[in-house]
Amino acid sequence: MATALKNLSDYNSENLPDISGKRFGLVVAEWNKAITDTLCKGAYETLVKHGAKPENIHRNTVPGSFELTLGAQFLAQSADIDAVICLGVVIKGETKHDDYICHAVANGITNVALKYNKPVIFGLVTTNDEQQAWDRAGGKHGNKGVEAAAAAIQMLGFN
Ligand code: DLZ
Repeated sequence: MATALKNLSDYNSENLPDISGKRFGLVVAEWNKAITDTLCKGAYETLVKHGAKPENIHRNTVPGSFELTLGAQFLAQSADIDAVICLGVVIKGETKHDDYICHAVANGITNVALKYNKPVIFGLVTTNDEQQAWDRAGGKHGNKGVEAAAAAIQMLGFN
């Protein structure tokens, strides 16, 4: 398994672009809120650590991960936002709801990124249980919010 070997918070911090003037939109799902808040904290701190101004980081919440796509679109369509980071936690249940949500979000935010030509980052933690989610939100596998913010920064430096 990939994450058994990888701390999600590890990223190459060399040659990152100057993001001091960039504006970020965080879209955070409220399902599993304690965990998504931790992802959001990781993303926020990573952006600030690399030079983003706190006043240029806008946090918006959506009810659940399924709504991340539309939340991302609302932000991406604004000329005031340079990159969008979607954060959610989908935990497997007795039914296939998790499959439907995860596929919809993956396809949805890909489409938003392509439509608006902006980084729209997939910061969705998809796990079998809550412990695995915590392991990826400040636990033994790092914090996927950090990884998502690093991906946004790297994409802003794409050339
Ligand atoms: C309905 C639902 C379920 C069962 N599980 C999750 C979950 O694990 N994580 C999550 O972010 N959202 C979940 N939701 C809510 C859906 O994402 C969505 O908000 C509702 O279906 C309303 O469209």
